[in-house]
Amino acid sequence: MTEQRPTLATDAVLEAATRFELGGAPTAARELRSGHINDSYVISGPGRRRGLLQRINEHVFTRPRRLMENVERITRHVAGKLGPGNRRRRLTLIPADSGRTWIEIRSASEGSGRGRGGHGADGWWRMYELIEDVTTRVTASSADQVFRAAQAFGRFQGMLADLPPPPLFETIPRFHETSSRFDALDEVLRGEPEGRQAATRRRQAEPEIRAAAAHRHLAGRLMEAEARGVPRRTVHNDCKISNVLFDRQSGEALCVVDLDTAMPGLAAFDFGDMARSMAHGAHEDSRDPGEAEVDLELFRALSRGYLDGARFLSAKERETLVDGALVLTLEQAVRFLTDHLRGDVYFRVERPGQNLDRCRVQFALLESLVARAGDLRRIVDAG
Ligand code: GN1
Ligand code: MG
Repeated sequence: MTEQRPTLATDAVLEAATRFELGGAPTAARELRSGHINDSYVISGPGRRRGLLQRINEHVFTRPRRLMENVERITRHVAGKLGPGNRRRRLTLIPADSGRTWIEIRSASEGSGRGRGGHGADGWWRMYELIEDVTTRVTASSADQVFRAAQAFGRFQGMLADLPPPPLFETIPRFHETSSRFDALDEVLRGEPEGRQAATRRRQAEPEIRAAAAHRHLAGRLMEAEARGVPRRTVHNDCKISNVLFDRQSGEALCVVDLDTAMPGLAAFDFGDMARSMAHGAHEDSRDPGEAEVDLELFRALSRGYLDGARFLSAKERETLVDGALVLTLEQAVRFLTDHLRGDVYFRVERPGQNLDRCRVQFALLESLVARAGDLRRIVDAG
């Protein structure tokens, strides 16, 4: 998994797209490159119907069948809550010719077919109805927008609060177990860098390696809260602002997307990811970490929006939210750092050094969150 994903040939994408019931042969495919993990394409069908076709990254999601069971359960449950209309407020899977909501393509010639190399259509695919007339954001542009996004994630958790058992499958085990993310970093650092490039990467990252060590004491905070009885519930687990669809006209936060890591977790995971992505104005990919500083007005909007959407939250859970902001930001910094040191094998990059830049943004934000932690706690307490 060291190679970067090549752009898949259009005919391979269309070959996969044809297998879904879009009402006739697909006519065009356009790649969306915003996600770090899966491959995503907008597929035009006959008439005005369009689908979002995705190839699941099997290096990251090693049990795609179980993942799709989760997605089916979530989309069905949310549809039950919202009713038959409201199709722009929820994700809808488009059935495939297999009678399922996914297909698996394995061509004989591409034996290993792990869904990342080659130009063939090998891999696991699924398609959602495309929600039209929406915009997405990679950075927060106003307090109002942050309020709406946070409220939407809070409501999402609320809709899943009575998901019938069993709990969702853990699509990535220990996903937000921050201490395991440190273990992974330790493992890379224990080895000698292999080759000149790896040595350069390590040298470039020395300040960030020190920053990780300096903040390590935070890593266990949420696990400690869990040990004290803070409950697990179904959470989204990737609550960044870019996973919210806003109505193009009204700006309303219509729908939260990216259900692949929705699974049992702490409310603080989601609140933390929101603080990480919405409580400041910096782009995750910014080359200027100085831009990443918590903005108390945005944080207040986030806290109010989330608490308004997540009315089921207990006092105990509420007490963990600010720790969530610190821990999730630290965790993401460590994940980007580890991937930089490993040679960018996990998060999609467009240029060398990008994961290190991303790590720097997270550490800069973390410093400011730590410095303002007292203010943040007062804001969450005020509701
Ligand atoms: C990844 O694929 P994408 O962009 O939705 C990652 C998240 C990170 C996020 C950082 C499965 O999400 O955990 O927080 O990048 N997803 C996975 O932007 O690792
Ligand atoms: Mg995601």
